[in-house]
Amino acid sequence: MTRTRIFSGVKPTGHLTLGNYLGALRGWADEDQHRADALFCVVDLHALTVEHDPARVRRLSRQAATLLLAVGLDPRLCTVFVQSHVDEHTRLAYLMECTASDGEMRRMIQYKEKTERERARGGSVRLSLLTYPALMAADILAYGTGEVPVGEDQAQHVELTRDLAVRFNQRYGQTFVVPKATVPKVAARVMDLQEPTSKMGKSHARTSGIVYLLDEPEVVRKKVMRAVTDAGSDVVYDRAERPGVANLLDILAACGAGDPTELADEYDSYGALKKDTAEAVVELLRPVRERHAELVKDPEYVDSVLRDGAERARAIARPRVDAAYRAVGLMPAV
Ligand code: AQP
Repeated sequence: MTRTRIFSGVKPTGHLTLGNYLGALRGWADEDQHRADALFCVVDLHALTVEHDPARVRRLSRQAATLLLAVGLDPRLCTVFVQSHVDEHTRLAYLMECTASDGEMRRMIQYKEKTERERARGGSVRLSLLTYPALMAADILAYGTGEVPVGEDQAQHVELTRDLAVRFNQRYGQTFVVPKATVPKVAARVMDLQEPTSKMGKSHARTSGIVYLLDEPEVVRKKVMRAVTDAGSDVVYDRAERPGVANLLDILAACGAGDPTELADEYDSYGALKKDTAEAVVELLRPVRERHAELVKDPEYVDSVLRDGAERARAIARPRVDAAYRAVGLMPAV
């Protein structure tokens, strides 16, 4: 029996956060790489969709790749690589742009949100911000992916990928597996500690509400202890009415301490909840920071993992992308 193929990625637009870890990376390392034929990728081309500093993207790409290994991805079990090292992604992205419609791209929530953010900063909106879901569809479909483990914010893009796969198959013949998103049960959407109605996002300008994976324990404690809570003082789990407290309960639950609603009954003050959440996060991130510190001392090892990973990824993607080129009517090179 063939194993399920899994693909997912992380964008080097900032330092990776607790949201990235709980919503995606932890599941990749603890479960996905063990149960499936999995590929995990630093999707660096996606980092070029907004204004960027080349040196920073290069630095963050290396850091993200190192963190993928630090959270426990094991190159003997899965494939870890950098998107721009495998040309098949951009080759297929163009066919996806020729399959998608302008209207469906403009409906993407991230496009709308990030367009507003770019305009508010006085910057111009890059065309690639509109078309990047086509590249993301290519990332996924090139590998015959069955499952895409992501946080809740990416579920809409995976839905679009499904639509494009179905449309392509109907028009040109069976070429792609139709993938589905898998979202973690707890902490699928970790919220910003200072703005608990917004997602904790790594590229947000205000950093006090964001826990980064490489934050020192004292910094983590400070950020969690200063988290915005809600009016009132009793601890109840209500995401709509008490988003700040619900976010802390979600984080504590995701750190392994149970169910957020049941946890709420154990606390009668915000202070105690914050203290326990801070300690739980510090302990959760401790091994990741320690392993990262070891790995940065061995850049050749990280390079060799990425080199092997890209080679493996290329070998998987190329035949399917070639088949897609033939299916749409492009003349094969002789
Ligand atoms: N706050 C979050 N809660 C749960 N999951 C999250 N993810 C991101 N933020 C949260 C998941 O992490 C994976 C990698 O995310 P990404 O690098 O593709 O970027 P993103 O989804 O756009 O998240 P960011 O961190 O907010 O980046 P920016 O600010 O650059 O847009 C994905 O599976 C994502 O769902």
